[in-house]
Amino acid sequence: MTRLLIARGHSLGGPCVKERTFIAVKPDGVQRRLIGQIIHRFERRGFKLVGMKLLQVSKDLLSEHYCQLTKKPFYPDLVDYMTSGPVVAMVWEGPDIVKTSRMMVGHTNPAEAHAGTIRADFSFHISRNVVHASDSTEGAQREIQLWFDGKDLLNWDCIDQSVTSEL
Ligand code: IDP
Ligand code: MG
Repeated sequence: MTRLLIARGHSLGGPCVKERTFIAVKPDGVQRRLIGQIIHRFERRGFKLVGMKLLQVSKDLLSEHYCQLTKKPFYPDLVDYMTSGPVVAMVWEGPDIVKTSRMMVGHTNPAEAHAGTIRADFSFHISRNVVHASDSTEGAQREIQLWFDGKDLLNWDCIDQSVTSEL
């Protein structure tokens, strides 16, 4: 069983929750050799990597992952895109990471994403937006369980943990 809420603390900004979220470098990001730059965004923010794998996604996994989108007109193209090559699937951990990582990733449509977000910096079209991030804590829990065995997620102490947050 994946633990989502790992610890709670309080800061001047209000309560903060240490969470896990699911991040994936999509096939266009892998083909364009952006894996390192995307991982770097999360590392330099101070988040902790707890699981990672490179895989060819099956249509079955994808249809579960995007179960809310199967009726959308773009869904067949989305399946072709997401199964066109390898994906890097990751689980990252940190305070309020679900919300923060969505801000780091940016708007679904890169043309509307703010400069400095991953999608704005590396892409320009909604059909090839380089990266996935879970959109809610419930979604993160569902996606982590879908993509990873609990045993493949590591609980480990990062040496700067007490410097970067009070959790
Ligand atoms: P999100 O990735 O920002 O959470 P969702 O609405 O969950 O956005 O859509 C999932 C993915 O489906 C998007 O990241 C994008 O790859 C694709 N997608 C969404 N809307 C469109 C569209 O209008 N045209 C083509 N692809 C789309
Ligand atoms: Mg989504």
